[in-house]
Amino acid sequence: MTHVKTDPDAGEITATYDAVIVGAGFAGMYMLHKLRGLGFSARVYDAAGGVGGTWYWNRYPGARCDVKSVDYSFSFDPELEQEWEWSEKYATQPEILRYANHVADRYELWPDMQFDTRIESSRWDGSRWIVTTDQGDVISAQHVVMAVGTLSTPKLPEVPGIDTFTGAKYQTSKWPHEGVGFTGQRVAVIGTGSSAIQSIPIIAAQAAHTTVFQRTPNFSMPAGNRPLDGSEKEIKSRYRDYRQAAKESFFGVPIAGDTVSAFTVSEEERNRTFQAGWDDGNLVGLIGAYDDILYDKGANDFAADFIRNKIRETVEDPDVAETLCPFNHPVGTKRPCLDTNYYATFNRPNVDLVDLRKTPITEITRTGVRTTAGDIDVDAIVFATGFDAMTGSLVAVDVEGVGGATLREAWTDGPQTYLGVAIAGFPNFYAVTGPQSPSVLSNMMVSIEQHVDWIADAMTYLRDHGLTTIEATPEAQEAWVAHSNELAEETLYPLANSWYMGANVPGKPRVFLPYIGGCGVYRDRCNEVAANDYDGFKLA
Ligand code: N01
Repeated sequence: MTHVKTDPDAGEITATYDAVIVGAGFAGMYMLHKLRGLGFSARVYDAAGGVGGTWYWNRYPGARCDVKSVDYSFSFDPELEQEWEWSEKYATQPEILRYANHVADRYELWPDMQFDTRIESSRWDGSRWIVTTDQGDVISAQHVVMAVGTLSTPKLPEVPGIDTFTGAKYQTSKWPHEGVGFTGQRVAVIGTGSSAIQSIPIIAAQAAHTTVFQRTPNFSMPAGNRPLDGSEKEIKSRYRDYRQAAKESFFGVPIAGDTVSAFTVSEEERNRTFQAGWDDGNLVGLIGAYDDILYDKGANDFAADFIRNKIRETVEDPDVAETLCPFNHPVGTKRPCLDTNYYATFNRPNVDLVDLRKTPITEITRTGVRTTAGDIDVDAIVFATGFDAMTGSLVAVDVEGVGGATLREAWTDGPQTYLGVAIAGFPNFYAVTGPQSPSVLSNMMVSIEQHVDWIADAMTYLRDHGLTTIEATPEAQEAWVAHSNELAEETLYPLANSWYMGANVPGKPRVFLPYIGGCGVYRDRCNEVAANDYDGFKLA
């Protein structure tokens, strides 16, 4: 650590590292481990009180991953993957958080991580980044790695009066660490995305009465969660091949998607295939069943009808069932959900569904939720209203690149990246699973490891070649953004008002945020760029 005053604006430099890593989730932890192993100095900063990122904050009842535990885990160390035992097909939030802490313990990451510390700004001084924190740190770093997560800037609904409510207010994404008891209470849940769909059945089983406020019904499938048996543990005996298949796959999970059109088979066969996907309880069982489900509205309708019929079979009140049936977006174009008893929860006598398309919320009052149909008084409100996804946490930091240009301004019309990891005008600055990378369309662990490895390789390349900076060229960036947008335009994704499109945040430019080319193809492209001496980058 040095104490040299080099930046008159930020103050005295309190520490100097090769890399500042922002975020102590899985991306930040692996980045730290990787860089230390390569002989780089690095420090992780996180506003949270511990490791885990998403899994530190999202402690709502029912929170668990919806990618299988054996897939949703690190692959970089065969010993780690052999020694860790997952107890369920889809691990719960507490178990995933234990895993994150185990990783921090096992690789002795703690001394190089600083918690309860928010990164406020990062300014390029011409040769290094000057990074400041809300704890008074002023750090000089050659590289900044933004491992800030993709769904980490929570948002509340744009309705007046939230502060006036005198009952208890909770956000799924900032859930109290000590837990919440709803016994005997009247509870409102606003939102019907993944967080709500996981938590509603558990809240409803506990509360005296639960009212669900739904603006857009979602497609959800049963998770089929269960304790892990021998068949899942068997994967460990062939983990290397299994991991390789995941890396080469489209979604980062080694599930063989079909390569034929949904129109080439009979209705009976299609429904058998959909039923098998439904029974298997995985996110891509239906949308990956045929190669045109995400590309052709007619093919998509087959899958959508299949799910709508399941909802109608499950929900006893036909009006409630119809309200729960999504019609305004193709299946898969808003993030699909996996649930445990979600639709059946609406058969409970103590659960009501309010259709906000018919009777919108006008305000939150002192005593509850007011819609155009009247007041619903409650003791507690759960806001499951989502995030400023993919870009929110990147632009939350005041980032100033070459010539004082800010990231916020550079992205006024939507994010611009090269390969989703680098940004023209921001040298030595990396976004792990950033916009225009597969990111949220993939198993995040696979995408995190790939980005971390790629960034570490780039830093090593610079060091080995006596270079100090790597910066995406505007031309390469423009071409990548155009390519990413073109691929998205071929799909049905732009038809939905989803957070994938930035549509859930008023004023956010409407662009498709992740890269839809698939994990394997994307990995090959990144490797090719590196193999060609970082084609599309300016090295100095
Ligand atoms: O958030 P969301 P989430 N009035 O944005 C509604 C991941 N995740 O926290 O659709 C009324 O999906 C909004 O309505 P609409 C996963 O990638 C994974 O649930 O905008 N309602 C929507 O129903 C997921 O996609 C797991 O019309 C309002 C809901 O709030 C992502 O995180 C678990 C409203 C927000 O849903 C985000 O999920 C949980 C308003 N003013 C999350 N504003 C796993 O299982 C918003 N809504 C791994």
